[in-house]
Amino acid sequence: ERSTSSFSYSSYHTLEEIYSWIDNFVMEHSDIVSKIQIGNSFENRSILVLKFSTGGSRHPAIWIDTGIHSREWITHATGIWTANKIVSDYGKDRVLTDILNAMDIFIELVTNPDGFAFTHSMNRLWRKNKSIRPGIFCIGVDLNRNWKSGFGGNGSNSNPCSETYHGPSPQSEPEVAAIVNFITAHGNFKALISIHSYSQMLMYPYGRSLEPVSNQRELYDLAKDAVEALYKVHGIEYIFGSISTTLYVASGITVDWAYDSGIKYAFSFELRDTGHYGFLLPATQIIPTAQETWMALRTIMEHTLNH
Ligand code: ING
Ligand code: ZN
Repeated sequence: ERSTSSFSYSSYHTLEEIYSWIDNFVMEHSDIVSKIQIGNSFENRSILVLKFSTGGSRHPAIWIDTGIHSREWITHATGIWTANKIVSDYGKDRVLTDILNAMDIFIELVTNPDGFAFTHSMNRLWRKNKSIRPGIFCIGVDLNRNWKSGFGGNGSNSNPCSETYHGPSPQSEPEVAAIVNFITAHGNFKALISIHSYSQMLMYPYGRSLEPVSNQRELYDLAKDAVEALYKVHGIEYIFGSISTTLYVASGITVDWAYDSGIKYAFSFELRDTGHYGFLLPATQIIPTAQETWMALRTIMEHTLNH
């Protein structure tokens, strides 16, 4: 395809289709969008980030990642719709315009490109990345257990054959190291939102323990506002709270690392549904899911702007 006008936001796409959409999208909106390659995957695919910026130097920034678990296809699709929503609404929606005039938004659409390619070619339900190591006969590390914060703790697994294998060491995986290096070098991220599916939840740290974070009350109130805004769109109910108390204890996760690195607005979504279709959410639900998620994201970004 040569332009985004023929791209279907209501379908699931391959990695090649998404990467070609990214190139067209950046070309068509070069005034506010650019593409940054932050690294290469284990199998040497490009790791790409979209940057939305109205200029200025070193604006405070918001990070959104989708697809760290490759089988969670609704998350990539929601991310793509969201990217398009940002360029469509800038200059029209007062809240988004204020956000983007003061802050930059970074979106990593395919956070696990090797796993994602594999979900199309071989195994639709592949979760981990595709790293291999000498003497280890199972493939892949769970990229949401490979972060430094609480690495190797409860709710992560040292068995390489486990779906929650944490890997040999913190940030051993290039897909995680690329984000850590990028966010650390930037130095001014205020919010990080890591998007998963499924379960209809909005959660904040910690995953690694039941210990409340220092601004737990603020995050609780903000999550409550965000899920209320989400509910108003299509009547879909989300539960919210800390990861460890809402879902289960999980260590070495993205948002715990973000929080411990000073990013005080760290959230993780579990998008639709609650298990009827699970990871195989029909494409007819992409746009409604993205629309409602947008209102929650916008609520979090607005709060970040004002604090
Ligand atoms: N579940 C997440 C998992 O990695 C999760 C739950 C999300 C844990 C965010 C910690 C942080 O186990 C899915 N569906 O991936
Ligand atoms: Zn996930």
